[in-house]
Formats: sequence, structure tokens, C-alpha cells
Amino acid sequence: MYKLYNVKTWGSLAPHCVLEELGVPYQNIWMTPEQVRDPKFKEISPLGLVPVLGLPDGRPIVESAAIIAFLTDAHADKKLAPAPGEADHAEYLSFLVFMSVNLYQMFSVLYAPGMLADTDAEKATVTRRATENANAIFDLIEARLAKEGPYILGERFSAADIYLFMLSLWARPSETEHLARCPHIARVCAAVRARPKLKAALEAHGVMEPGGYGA
Ligand SMILES: N[C@@H](CCC(=O)N[C@@H](CS)C(=O)NCC(=O)O)C(=O)O
Repeated sequence: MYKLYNVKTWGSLAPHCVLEELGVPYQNIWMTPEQVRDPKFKEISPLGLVPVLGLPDGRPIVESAAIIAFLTDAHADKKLAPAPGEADHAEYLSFLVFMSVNLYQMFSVLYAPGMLADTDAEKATVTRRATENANAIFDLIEARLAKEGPYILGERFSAADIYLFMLSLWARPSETEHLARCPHIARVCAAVRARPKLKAALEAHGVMEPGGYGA
């Protein structure tokens, strides 16, 4: 059985939703931030980060985009992504990785500016610039959805939309303002919130309504 190392509203939220959508058996391991920051967790996750997916053979897999792509491929019959080998699958992978490296990583910096700065003034600059950069990436996604939506893969809902939903939760200055600024992304987020299979997981994370969450 899979094991998901999970913290409320953190990066494990999207893999959690993907597991729920796929309807595959898994063990959900809720963690506190303190447990994630315990040096012992690095035995499972080298950088001490969630999400981690434990595979049925016991191997721990890190990186949210890889976990999601693996799960949707391993359970391709559930059609939460295009089938491996299809051109649409290439676009799906491209979008997952695009959002992971350009958007998720920007949030990592934004919420922990001490990663790249020493003084309070430097940290304020890093937070401001990371916020601007994240919002510029959201603008690119918004423009694509306006042209080729309603979902990231056009007419087809996929796990990439769930990933976009999770990243939108963390937007600054707030999710609410972000959704007002990006109405096409707002429609994707509303569609994720409306999916019956996700209700329990989204309630557990406390994100059924747009609000202010931290990465
Ligand atoms: N590139 C990683 C980033 C994971 C990451 O940054 N996770 C954050 C939570 S959203 C974390 O575990 N932070 C640990 C901490 O704040 O101590 C991924 O996509 O999975």
C-alpha cells in the first residue's frame, strides 16, 4: 500500500487529492511541522520536505510533480491524466514540471526568504520579488486558460488542475485576491472544490472555502 506523509495545506495536499481521485488504497500519515523539521525525517526525505510517497515496496519518493505523475501513470485506467506516450501526456508532464520549478519553488523562497537572504531588509526584498515572480507565472497560466481552457489540458480535467489549485491556495497577498485577479484560474479552483471525491480531503485540510493558507 502507498503511504502519504501529509501536512495540512502543505505540498502534500495535491498528492492527497490525487490519491483520493484515483480511489487507490493508501495510508495517510498526518504530520505536524515539528515532526517534518525533526532531523530524523531526513532519513525519509533528504531535504526534510513533504510530500513523500512511500511505495508499496517501501521506497520513499519525493517531489510533488514526480509523485503526481507517477500516480496518474500507475493508475492510468482512472484517466486522471492522458495516457503515457500520448502528445497530451507530454504537455501534462511539461505543465506539472513548469509549475513545480517555477511556481512551487518561488513559494518556497517566498515563505522562507532566509533561504536566500540574511538581513530583514534582504528578506523583505526576496519576499517581494518572489511574490511578483509567482504572480507573473500565474498570469501566464491565466492567459493560457483564457485562450485554451477551461482546464490546463483544454477540455480535459487532469491532476495538473489539482496541482494548480494547491499552488493557488498559497498565492499572495491572498488566495481570494489572486482568484479575483485570475478568473480562469478561479474557475479551475472552483471545479476542484466541486469534485465529490475530494470533499473529505479538502475539508480535512480546511480549504473548502478560499482563504489564507501557508506553504
Ligand atoms: N520541490 C518540493 C518542495 C517541497 C516543499 O518545499 N515542501 C514544504 C511544504 S509546502 C516543506 O516540507 N517545508 C518544510 C518546512 O517548512 O520545514 C516538491 O515539489 O515536493
